[in-house]
Amino acid sequence: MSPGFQGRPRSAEPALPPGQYLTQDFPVLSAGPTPRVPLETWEFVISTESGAEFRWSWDELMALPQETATVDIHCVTRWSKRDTGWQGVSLDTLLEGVDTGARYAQAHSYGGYTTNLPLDDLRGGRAWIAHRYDGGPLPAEHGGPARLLVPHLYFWKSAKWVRGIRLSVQDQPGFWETAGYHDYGDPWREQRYQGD
Ligand SMILES: Nc1nc2c(c(=O)[nH]1)N[C@H]1C(S)=C(S)[C@@H](COP(=O)(O)O)O[C@H]1N2
Ligand SMILES: [Mo]
Repeated sequence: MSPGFQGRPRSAEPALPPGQYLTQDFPVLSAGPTPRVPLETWEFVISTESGAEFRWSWDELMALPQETATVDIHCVTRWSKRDTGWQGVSLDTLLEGVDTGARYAQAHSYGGYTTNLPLDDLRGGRAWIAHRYDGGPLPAEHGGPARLLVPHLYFWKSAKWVRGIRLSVQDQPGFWETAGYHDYGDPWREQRYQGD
């Protein structure tokens, strides 16, 4: 820091994205009823722009390398939660054998929810199919058996009860994006709504 710099006082607490406040509890935000998906029939599918499909059963997902992630999450309704602890499979692992030239991804969920993001944002150790939270199985109301976890974007991008990801050449807005929320949703640039 340069001498004479008049910044904010140094504090132990790192900054939050603009317009967010901290919460200690874990609010549940669901646009519809909580689907109950038995593990015996649960599956996760990545489909590509050429129609190829890559499927994992629950047991197959569990057999993949598992990662832990401790991350801050930011909901567009302005709550943020620090240091949430997850376990799951990195999208890097799932995308390894997937041959695609697509630039866009649309996550879709049991129950019908959808959300879109650039495929690049699922890469680079920044996105997981998470199935454990805080040391236990992911509770159904928070997206169990498994949810997408993309903490660097507003939390509506982290589709609960995720069932698959469609890769496509063209961007396809999802549930909230179609309703006026931002296409990308970077909390640090406060991209809440279209036009932000
Ligand atoms: N399938 C599905 N996923 C979803 C939602 C939803 O309504 N349905 N809500 C989103 C929103 S707006 C937020 S803030 C988070 C909330 O996750 P939580 O209920 O675990 O806090 O899930 C996101 N993923
Ligand atoms: Mo949200």
